[in-house]
Amino acid sequence: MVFNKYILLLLFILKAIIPVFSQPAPAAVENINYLMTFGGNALTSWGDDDFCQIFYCIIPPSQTGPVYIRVYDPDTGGDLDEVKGEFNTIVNFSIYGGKDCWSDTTAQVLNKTENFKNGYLLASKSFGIDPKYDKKWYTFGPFNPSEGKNVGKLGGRLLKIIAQGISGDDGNIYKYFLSTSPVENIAVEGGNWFTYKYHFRFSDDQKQVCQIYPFVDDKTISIQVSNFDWDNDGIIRIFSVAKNGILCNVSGEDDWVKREFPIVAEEKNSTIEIQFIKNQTLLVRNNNVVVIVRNQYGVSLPFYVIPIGGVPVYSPKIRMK
Ligand SMILES: [Ca+2]
Ligand SMILES: [Ca+2]
Ligand SMILES: [Ca+2]
Ligand SMILES: [Ca+2]
Repeated sequence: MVFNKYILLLLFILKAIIPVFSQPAPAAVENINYLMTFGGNALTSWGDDDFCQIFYCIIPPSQTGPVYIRVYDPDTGGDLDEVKGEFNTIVNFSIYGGKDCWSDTTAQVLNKTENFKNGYLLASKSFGIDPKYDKKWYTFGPFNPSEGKNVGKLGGRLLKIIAQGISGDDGNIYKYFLSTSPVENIAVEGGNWFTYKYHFRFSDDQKQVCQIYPFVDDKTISIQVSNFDWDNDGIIRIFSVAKNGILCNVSGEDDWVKREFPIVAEEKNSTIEIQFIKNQTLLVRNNNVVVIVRNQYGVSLPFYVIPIGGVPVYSPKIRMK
């Protein structure tokens, strides 16, 4: 099976190369097509537990010119989006900068208070049904990188974008791109995105496998992986330098399920891969899922769309220790 090995090696190299040239969220390496946010009056059984998604983009110091945050299919209507009855959903996108848009405690206060809107509001726009933006990009900006919060340890300045379902009961499907151009997607070299709570739409294609990448810091001794409304759509596995596809518990309808995993010394300051493998026998369509990874203090770990240090590679030597 030399051929298969060669293909795998090639895929691995491609995985390592692609992120450098692309700044969409979700990123190509994740193999997730879209993010999702439901209207404020939706049923959580459709897959969104809180009708709010918060992402941060990282603008590296090398980027001194303006940046744009572009949203694909920001409307809820027409193609891509998930209708219940008729489309009647309004989703607001708002962008924040300034010193308060992120803090070390951001992950802890998420969704518990209104603090998630901290920061200086730079732009905001609400979308309903709008053929003008159906399967098209809407551009926020320009933003001067100096408007972002400077966080050295995260490698640059941060801007925050919140997608919040205001009203209605349909699902808004969309994605982001951090661009240097207002009219096309031109990557900010070295840029990245992260979130503490990932709301996404899983592929309908049973051949697809997708993965997300929480970063484990040096204070973490265990992680708790929680998933919501997975609808028993196949299996979830955990990979790292020390974990070779350990099975995670999976959630059913409108349900949170969690499982704890110990973190060994070699996994500190490294990326973990959570892999989602679709149900091979039963086709689950329009599967919306929410995932959180917490450390032993209950603090949410960031998922970077471009994994820090690259995709983790399991090392049997570490496992054996
Ligand atoms: Ca509706
Ligand atoms: Ca649409
Ligand atoms: Ca949409
Ligand atoms: Ca679901």
